[in-house]
Amino acid sequence: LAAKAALASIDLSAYDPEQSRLMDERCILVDEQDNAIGAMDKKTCHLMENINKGLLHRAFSAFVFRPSDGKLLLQQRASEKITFPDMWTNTCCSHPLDDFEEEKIEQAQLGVRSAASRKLEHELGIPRSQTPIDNFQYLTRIHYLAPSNGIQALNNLLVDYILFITADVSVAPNLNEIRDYKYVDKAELQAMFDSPENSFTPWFKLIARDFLFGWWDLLLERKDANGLVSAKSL
Ligand code: DMA
Repeated sequence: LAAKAALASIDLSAYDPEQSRLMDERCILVDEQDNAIGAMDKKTCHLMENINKGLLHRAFSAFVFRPSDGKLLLQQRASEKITFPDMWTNTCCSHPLDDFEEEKIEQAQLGVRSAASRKLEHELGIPRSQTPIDNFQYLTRIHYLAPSNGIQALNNLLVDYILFITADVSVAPNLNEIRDYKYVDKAELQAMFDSPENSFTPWFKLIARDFLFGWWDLLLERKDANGLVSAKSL
């Protein structure tokens, strides 16, 4: 009954139909230690009243680096996104789904790696063959609440797996997901942060503040004649 009341409390019919449909995807619910404890549709997972009850779900943040120059691929979220529209963020973020057996595998973070490869294709049109799941380097998991500026009631309480991959990719954006993308080096990213006309997702700001630049330096140090070596060497 509580779940039903929560669902009734927010109406997505005024939003983009494709994005509203994607709210039915089933996320993996986890406890504070990231043990899977069930599944729930994305909309219910993101409702504030459920978040207040401590309803966490599993997510990932993927960062794609270009081997030739070590630049990071950023995306700007589409205006159609129900949460965090129009904001710049890391290459791709989403959730491993309970709907797919392979995305539930916890061993060696196979589930989130597989979800990352799937969503890089869905959002940026990057063929899955260009992001083999073994090539993702898992760095850490972070736990946080990201209040949305889209629908106030839709927020994110997550255990977020941070994944790096060094890969030459071809991008063909899904315009329902992203409105723009660009490659940046560290100075270019800092200039974007310093410019008031850009807005950024809260998780990207947090990861950039606490982790990104240090890891990026490590990655840039590991080069050979072909450019950056695999992020797996971090
Ligand atoms: C959610 O990303 C994941 C994190 C780490 C905040 P998202 O809103 O882009 O996912 P989706 O579009 O799949 O709902």
